Amino acid sequence: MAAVHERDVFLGFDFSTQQLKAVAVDAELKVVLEDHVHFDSDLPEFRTQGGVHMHPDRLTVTSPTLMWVKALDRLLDKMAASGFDFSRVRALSGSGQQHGSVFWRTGASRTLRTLHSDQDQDQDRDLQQILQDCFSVSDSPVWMDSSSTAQCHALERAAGGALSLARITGSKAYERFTGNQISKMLQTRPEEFHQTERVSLVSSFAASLFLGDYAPIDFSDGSGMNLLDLSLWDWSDLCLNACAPGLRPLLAAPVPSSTVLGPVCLYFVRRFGFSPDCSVVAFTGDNPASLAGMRLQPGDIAVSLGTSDTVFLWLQFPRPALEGHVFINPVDPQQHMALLCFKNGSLVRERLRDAAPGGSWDGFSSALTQTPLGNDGNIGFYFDVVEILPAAVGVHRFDALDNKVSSFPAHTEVRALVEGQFLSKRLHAERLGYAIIPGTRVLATGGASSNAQILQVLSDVFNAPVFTIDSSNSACLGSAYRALHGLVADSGVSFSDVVKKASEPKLVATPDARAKQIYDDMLKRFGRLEERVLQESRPQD
Ligand code: XUL
Repeated sequence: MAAVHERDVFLGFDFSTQQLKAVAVDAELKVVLEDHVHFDSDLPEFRTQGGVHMHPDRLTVTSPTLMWVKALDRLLDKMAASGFDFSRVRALSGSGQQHGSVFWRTGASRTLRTLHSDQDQDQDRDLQQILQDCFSVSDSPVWMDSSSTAQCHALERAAGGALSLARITGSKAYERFTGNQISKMLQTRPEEFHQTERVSLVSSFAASLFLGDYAPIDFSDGSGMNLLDLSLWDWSDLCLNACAPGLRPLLAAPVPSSTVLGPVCLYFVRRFGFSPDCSVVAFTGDNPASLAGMRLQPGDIAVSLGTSDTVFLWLQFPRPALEGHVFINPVDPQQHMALLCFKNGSLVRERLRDAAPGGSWDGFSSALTQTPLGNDGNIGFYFDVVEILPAAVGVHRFDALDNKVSSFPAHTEVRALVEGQFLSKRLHAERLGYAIIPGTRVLATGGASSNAQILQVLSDVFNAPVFTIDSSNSACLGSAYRALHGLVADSGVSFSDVVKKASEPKLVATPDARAKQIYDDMLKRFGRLEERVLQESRPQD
């Protein structure tokens, strides 16, 4: 592979739920372009809300497949109009919302391959016109869909239980996971299903557009289907047969996420001025791409403190469990990553801020500084809405002797919330195989990551330094970095070497010397109390 030149540019796309974004970085990894197309407002003809159609059953959620195609037309036109020089793009990659599926109609591969034609006939036609008859299902199920419960039960039964399925595929059965969606398609719309020659994820579908051919699914996004055997890096026959017998040829073999799939097809060369040598690197899911964009390293944990809180883990020795998701790592297929989602994030922190002395973030922060590490043994669980991890609801407070109490003093309440939220993240991360190792960093992002006192508690609970990063564009940026890495991955260059030049995260907190002992002990109690809370939340017979 030839060296990277000064004028080279690397392009990353992200097909998220609400918009299509692009980021270009130069050889120094500086961002030279950001652009986007917003589905609801820029493509109103598709009548989406938040990029999706919610069906009357309120369980089925889809997006028009052609909307994504048209969004790509529109975005590339916008970039061209802004003077972006496509000829400098040495490689491109991208990401898509995870789990969503695209059903290509029999014969569509022939149409896709016309994008390689050197005849002029298609140059005046946009992608949407060329591909309009290519999909056997026009409304793609997306990750917000939760209509495949029956198929989930059937898959878990076939695998010998939820835990056995998790041990094969990294997750127990989830409605939004693609295998269950494919199974539902086969059962409820057999005619469309039988007209399908290929099933893509949103990521591999998008890569197919640039490639002018079906792009394979990558290991990392493929891990979000309940179909991939993570230990084999291949589809599990047991899961394939349980979801849809004969599915294997419709998926084709999955590939490492850094695979160069081929050059961009001639259509893009002629219409936008791409170089015919521009490489298309396998696309992946938005969460794996974010891990790349945040440049996680072995042992790191990224905590996104938003409306809901999300935790990304770099895992060396995964232990798939009944909670959370384990995926093959997008930057090193020998490694893994995990994803944990917690619904009760910022809204609860804001509710307690309003109740804190002074009703402000200052009051909230000073409550944290005025209370001791470990909160004198007081522990709280604050689930305003039914939590995912654990599946419990309500506010539960315990004193130092594990007695349930109905209230805490105002300052204690604030610390109980923040410590409890972080202890929970550590507990569930460790259950999936996460271990704090020398050099572990906690990378904090999202709204609450601007509060120094909250981050101090985070650092203490994890007994690791906390750094802040801006992750607002991490999936897109991660895709641009992965495009560059794809060019050198085969020669053994690691992803972390490739992204060395990107700006360093900022150190904002280091753990107190007493933290390890206090929180190692507290974590054990927290696990036991969480079990009690879970029991109490279970509906009584
Ligand atoms: C992850 C998930 C979402 C989507 C959002 O399992 O369903 O994060 O990837 O785009």
